[in-house]
Amino acid sequence: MSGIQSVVPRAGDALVVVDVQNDFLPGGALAVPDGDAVIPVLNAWIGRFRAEGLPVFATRDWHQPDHCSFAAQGGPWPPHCVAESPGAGFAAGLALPADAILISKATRPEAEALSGFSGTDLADRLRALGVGRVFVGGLATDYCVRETVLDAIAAGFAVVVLTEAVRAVDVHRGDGARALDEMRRAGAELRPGKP
Ligand code: VGL
Ligand code: ZN
Repeated sequence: MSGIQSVVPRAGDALVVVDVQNDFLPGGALAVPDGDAVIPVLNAWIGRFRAEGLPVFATRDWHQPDHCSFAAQGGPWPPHCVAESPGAGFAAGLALPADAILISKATRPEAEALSGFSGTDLADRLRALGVGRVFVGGLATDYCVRETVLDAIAAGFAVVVLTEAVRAVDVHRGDGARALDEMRRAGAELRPGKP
């Protein structure tokens, strides 16, 4: 780490919390190892964004029971995050503010959407609030966080990835580390630590 101060939120920034849902936590249908470790870190960032009067977004995977990504339909995953089910709920310990902007994705059975930008109005909502840079944390590093970050960059947003607030599935060893490297090479800033 350099001696300069780490990046901190300022006007024009938003926090995007990706898929911190029960099914992605230990014990859930598609558990991310150590996934619950992101919760206290994200809560600290949420507190910081709120204190600065900056917007907080939360994406959620929100599938129909016959979603194409589920094994019964030939997809790679067990059923998870079925809309309105307990597994699709946000983690109980996640301190989302009452005015957090919720973005539901992958709501159509025939379309997978790992990115929070895919088939949603996330980009429009961010621009409407004058957001030019997003801080991203959540689950999982090698799937929905990666896709969301790469899409944010493609849509013209600057991106800060909160590396202490993400965890990987690591289906293949090193997937999470490779995903972080890919995001960095695409232009994202990797930001360790807490606010
Ligand atoms: C996710 C796999 C399938 C994620 C969602 O949120 O990372 N991964 N659906
Ligand atoms: Zn999913």
